Amino acid sequence: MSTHRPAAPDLPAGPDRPAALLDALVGDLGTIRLGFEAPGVADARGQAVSAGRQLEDHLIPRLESVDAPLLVVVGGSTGAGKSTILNTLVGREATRAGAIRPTTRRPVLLHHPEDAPWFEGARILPGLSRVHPGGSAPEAQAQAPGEGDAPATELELRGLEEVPRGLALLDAPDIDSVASGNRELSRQLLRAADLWLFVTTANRYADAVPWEVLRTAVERDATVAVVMNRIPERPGVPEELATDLRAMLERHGLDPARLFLITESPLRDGGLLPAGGVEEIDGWLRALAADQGARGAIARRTLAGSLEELGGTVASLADRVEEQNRLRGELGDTVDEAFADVRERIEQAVGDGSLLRGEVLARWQDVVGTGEIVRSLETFVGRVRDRLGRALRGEGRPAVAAQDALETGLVHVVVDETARGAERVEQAWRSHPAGQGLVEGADLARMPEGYGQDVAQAVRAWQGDVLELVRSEGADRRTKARVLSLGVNAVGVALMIVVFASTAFIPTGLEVGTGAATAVVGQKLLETIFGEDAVRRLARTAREHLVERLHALVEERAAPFHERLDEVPEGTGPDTLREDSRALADLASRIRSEAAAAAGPGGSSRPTGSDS
Ligand SMILES: Nc1nc2c(ncn2[C@@H]2O[C@H](COP(=O)(O)OP(=O)(O)OP(=O)(O)O)[C@@H](O)[C@H]2O)c(=O)[nH]1
Ligand SMILES: [Mg+2]
Repeated sequence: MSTHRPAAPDLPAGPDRPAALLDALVGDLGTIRLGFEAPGVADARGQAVSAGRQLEDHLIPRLESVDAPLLVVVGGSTGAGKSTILNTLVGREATRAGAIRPTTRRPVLLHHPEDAPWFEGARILPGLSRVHPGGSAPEAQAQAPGEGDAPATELELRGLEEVPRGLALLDAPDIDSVASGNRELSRQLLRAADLWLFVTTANRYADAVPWEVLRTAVERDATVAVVMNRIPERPGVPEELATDLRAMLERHGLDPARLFLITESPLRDGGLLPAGGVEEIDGWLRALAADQGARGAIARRTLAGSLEELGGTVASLADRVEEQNRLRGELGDTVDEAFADVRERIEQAVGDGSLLRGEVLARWQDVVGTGEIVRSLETFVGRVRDRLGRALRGEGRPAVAAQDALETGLVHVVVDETARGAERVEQAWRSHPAGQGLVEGADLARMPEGYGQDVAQAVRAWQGDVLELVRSEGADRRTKARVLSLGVNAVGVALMIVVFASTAFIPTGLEVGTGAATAVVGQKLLETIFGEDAVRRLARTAREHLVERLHALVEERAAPFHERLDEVPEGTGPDTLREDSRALADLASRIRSEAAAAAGPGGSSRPTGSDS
């Protein structure tokens, strides 16, 4: 390696750098959060990561210094002879070639010694730590090349006088490797390339994988030169294969900058091909290295194409993010709907008289006296009042027992309905692709400890409200005397009974069953004390208080679901991404017109030479 070290290239700095937009995009992509599962979301996550990587590996550094050496990535099928071709180009074993697949795991970058400053730092491919021949960062030694599935994390740099200044050659791992890490890394490296030198063989060129990878070059309009290696040395065969390969390239929309054919021949010492085999490639690369305009044109074309493609990716990510918001809304709606239903059921149970049964009825009848069904309610009410007067003097125990019975019944309804509501939400989430992951191991429908007691407390608090209502309604002297003669507790229970019967009886007053009769008794009783209008108003107020207190408790059971949703972060919004996408398209077209201007009138962005 040369000892001559030029100063590191000057890079523009600060927020006005042309790449500031791309820096921001790296941030936006990095904070895309696709937390809800849906078909294709896993792919989208991968796209966001590789887009961010492509920006840092290639697009930002290229935009910042369009004249930096051209990065030629040698990629292609496993064992196609990529390393062998590179070694032959530089005339020595600069990168390991071998019979064992895969041979190249750690990428090797060959550059002219004077171009070293462009590659030594983290300007391009910042995720790969730099090592020099023989060296290896300590943390990477555990993962010896040739072992395991994880991609290499290092880039080996070699400064060689044989590499022309102005371009660097990167030996990449195999795109169709048995090692998944290799497959990933080779694609990452090709995404970072200004120019692809794509190597396949006479045997392998029709395989699916190379074409799948080449398609990505077409999508970003990257300049590709194709090498077909190991062509049988028989008359007519190279021409025949070349024709077939050209037709395939054309079918795939790929117009290669060059097509190089290398015939099979015995290797020289050191595993090199006969020098003549790579002469054409060598000549082409040297001409390119010497032609700054042509290099700039290739760099700009790949840059513009990649930015355009990236704009499309970012737009589709915006759609994805929007879909995420929709999924979040859907899951939230499921919760809201289920618990609205819970509230409705509770309200219904509170008002339809269904609580006025069994124990409640028995205790209420203790208050008003069982006895004969009354023909004259007036008489009956009169008798009840007498009785209540006595009951009050007996400390109103039947009234308290009736309140307790109501409390028990109501608590039961609330606990039951909320439990069922929570289970319905859990079920619905479990059968929703995006909800599944949220309920996994979370037990969101679990009844919180002490929930029943909380409900009981709320009901008691409401009973306190009702007694307070009765007290304040009976504030004037005449009413006060009546309330006191009956007992606040007894009058309060009567009002509660009216509340629980309200929708069933008050509007029509016609449904008369056992429960109804007793409720009517309560109502008549209250009417004789407060008057009809006041009773209606009191019942409505009491009912509102109850519903309000119960709703708060129902909401409590919905909270774990909403909290679980809130735990899924939102990340970058779709609008930001759409703006980014537009900015990328603008930038791409600016670079394209720059490239056209640089190429001059009638100029093409094509490198020198032709492939005929
Ligand atoms: N005889 C002969 N052998 C070749 C030729 N090209 C490659 N080979 C051999 O094929 C094997 C694979 O070559 P490599 O250069 O390691 O291939 P590669 O594409 O770099 O392989 P990976 O890095 O594993 O993807 C080696 O043993 C080479 O010596 C050729 O033209 N003739
Ligand atoms: Mg190799």
